[in-house]
Amino acid sequence: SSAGALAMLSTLQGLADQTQAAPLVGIIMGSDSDLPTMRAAAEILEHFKVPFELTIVSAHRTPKRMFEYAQAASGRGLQCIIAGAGGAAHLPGMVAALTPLPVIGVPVKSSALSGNDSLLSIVQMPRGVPVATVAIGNAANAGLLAVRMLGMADRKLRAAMATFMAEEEATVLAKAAKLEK
Ligand code: RP5
Repeated sequence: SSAGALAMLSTLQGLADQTQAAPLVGIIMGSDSDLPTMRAAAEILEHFKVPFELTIVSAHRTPKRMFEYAQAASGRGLQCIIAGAGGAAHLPGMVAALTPLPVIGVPVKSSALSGNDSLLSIVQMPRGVPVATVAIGNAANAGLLAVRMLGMADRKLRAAMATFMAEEEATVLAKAAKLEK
């Protein structure tokens, strides 16, 4: 429900505010209906203690807001934008056209075409305006990619990513050991 989504939005904004530092990553999405998908990106940034902000910006329903958000992002200190949208998913590409920051696009799974429409709308950018596109619905990978980008200039964050990877590896190896005969 929309009320449920808005409650989730304020919970996630609470998470975003907890860090109190100026946000380095902006998570935006076309609709509150994208939240159940996009929250995974917020959870990853929370895990790595990367300060972020999260809001709704729609390329089609709030074009002026999209323009202002994208144009101000770099000056406000954001270093990367994660943008999720579904269907005719123009938000990531339009934002990438308006900011020099790296934009990571998350194709949200749509009901009519299972997110294939979102994927192609986001990934098929013209030369000159790149959007780093993750798999359909995989907002966690968008968060992880943002952490890796910030890790280029942050040794501690890079070490935290290496730890995360080692933990993932240990989890899989433990499952394998349980499964094997
Ligand atoms: C897109 O249209 C949004 O990103 C969302 O994925 C999709 C449907 O939006 P709602 O009609 O649920 O608001 O703009």
